Amino acid sequence: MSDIIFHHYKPSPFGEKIRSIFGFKDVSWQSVHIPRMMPKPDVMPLTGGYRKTPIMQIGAHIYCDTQTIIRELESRFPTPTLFPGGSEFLGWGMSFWTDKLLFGTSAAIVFGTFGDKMPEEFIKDRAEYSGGNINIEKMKATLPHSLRQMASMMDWAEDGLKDGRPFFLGDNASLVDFNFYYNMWFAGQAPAAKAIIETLPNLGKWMARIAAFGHGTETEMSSTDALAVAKNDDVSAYSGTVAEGEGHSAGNTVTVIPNDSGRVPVTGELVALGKQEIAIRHNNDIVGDVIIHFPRAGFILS
Ligand SMILES: N[C@@H](CCC(=O)N[C@@H](CS)C(=O)NCC(=O)O)C(=O)O
Repeated sequence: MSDIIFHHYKPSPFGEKIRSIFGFKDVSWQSVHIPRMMPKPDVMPLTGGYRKTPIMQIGAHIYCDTQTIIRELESRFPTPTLFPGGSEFLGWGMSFWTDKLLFGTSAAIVFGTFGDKMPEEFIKDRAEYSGGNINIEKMKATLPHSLRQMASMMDWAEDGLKDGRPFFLGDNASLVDFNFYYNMWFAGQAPAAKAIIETLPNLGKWMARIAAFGHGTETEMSSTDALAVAKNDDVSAYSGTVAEGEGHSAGNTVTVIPNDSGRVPVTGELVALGKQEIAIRHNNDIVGDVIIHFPRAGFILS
């Protein structure tokens, strides 16, 4: 049985980002389907309150945010690399465009197209989640503008593939491809966005190439089994390195919160702090101790 437990739901765009990376790296993983809105009673004991999708679990270690998940996957499955030719800066840096601005446009297209058919409680959940930024009437009214914005950005991609290269950086796929792909996968569910993709032959062929990586080997796991895995893994002695000079020490009680949406604070004891990672030990009656890993960029530690 694979150690990798992935908590997601099938329509999750950030879930698709990781699933396609599982395919690229040929990873075997346990698949736990979680609710797409709150409440998430079998997720909260693992994340201490962090509510975004997806999360990855390895024993009692919980990886929040695709940034942390990708870093862990790259370290465990270095071949094939997501960073060919030393493209780390480009891959990570670009993800702040694809995951925020571009994803905002993808979401505006999906909500503007399908908003009327979405259940009211889902809209309410996402309005709370986004701090009030989901307004279906507005997204419907601005749909032509959102599509125009997307078309322009898709054209950058079309242009970037015009010399016949299979992937954006050349012969090998990289994080740059997976960052852009899940947005096309998500926005492309709207017929008007799909119609734009169909006018862009290089982009269409590139999408098929990424889709052909598949999702690795997925085995279903129940959420209660995932909780049991965390409970049975003793991480009471786990300690990482806490960088000096920031006024934080190992063992301090700290709070971690995303700086954009889903702003639920998670509290625990600091166990690791570095340029790219915050890790805390969190304890609750259901699973005991868990070590929750967050990225540094995009998160506030206090
Ligand atoms: N920065 C996060 C963004 C994740 C994200 O926005 N996920 C969306 C769904 S794909 C979400 O959490 N929606 C609310 C929910 O699932 O409860 C990451 O990279 O993992």
